[in-house]
Amino acid sequence: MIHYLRYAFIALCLTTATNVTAQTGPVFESRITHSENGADLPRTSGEYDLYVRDMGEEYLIFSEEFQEYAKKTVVVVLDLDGDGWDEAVVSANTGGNCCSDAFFVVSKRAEKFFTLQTHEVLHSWEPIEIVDVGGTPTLQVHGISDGVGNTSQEERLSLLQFRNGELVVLSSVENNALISANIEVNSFELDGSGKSLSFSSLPNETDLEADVTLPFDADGDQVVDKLQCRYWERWGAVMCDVVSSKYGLVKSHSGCDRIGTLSSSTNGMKDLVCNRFRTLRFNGKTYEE
Ligand SMILES: [Ca+2]
Ligand SMILES: [Ca+2]
Repeated sequence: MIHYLRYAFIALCLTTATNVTAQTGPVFESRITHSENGADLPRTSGEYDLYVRDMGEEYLIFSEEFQEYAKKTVVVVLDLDGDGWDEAVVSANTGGNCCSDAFFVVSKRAEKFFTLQTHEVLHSWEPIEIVDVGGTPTLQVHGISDGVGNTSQEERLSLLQFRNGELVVLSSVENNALISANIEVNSFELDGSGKSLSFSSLPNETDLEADVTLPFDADGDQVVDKLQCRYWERWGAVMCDVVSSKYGLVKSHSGCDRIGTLSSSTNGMKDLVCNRFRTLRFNGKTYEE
């Protein structure tokens, strides 16, 4: 599989409007539109909406689901199905940091006939990629479960092609790899424990009651220390601190679906693993990535 296109979201997000010109067929544009008195136009989100110009006319691309997303950004313009008309791959975001992007494919099927399609696997915190599968441009999406109250650790890689006007899933597979921990706490173990604390923002209190406490020697002095963890409902995550016999309370401000202890050490304290692969290290004061 050869990556021949990789699109940087950030550059597109920094522009006030995206206008990607197709070599053939329709021209897609994401922009903010208001009426002359500043009111929202019918069927728009009030922010970035998607328009297409084709054969001298301009159309708003609309569905009730699509309208829910505040910001639509054209990330790829490419003839996905080889019919001579370019499709647009559009990312859609509700705004804020609550949710990953959803991706839609907009396609001209006939004169004055455009479709807007998505799929349940077309959600990601990362940019969508176009890869070559058997000579056909193929959408590759790396989806990671997260969000309010979500304790799933599922990580999924999906391949989709656009054929005969419809999205077809070639494969959608889970990641079964993770860094092995010595001991670990998972957010799904604490969800619904009845002891959960709800935080709308990062908790600052140092004396919050721990939902779970596990013994281990964090600082290597042969005196037992504690990994103490609380459930963070906002993200369906756990937050853990280490109570060290040498350094006292060492806090970590990372919310993770899984936190474990590793055999490696930094600055005299055992490293922690967050989720599958992120390593949290002791900086002399707190744990940070
Ligand atoms: Ca096409
Ligand atoms: Ca110790």
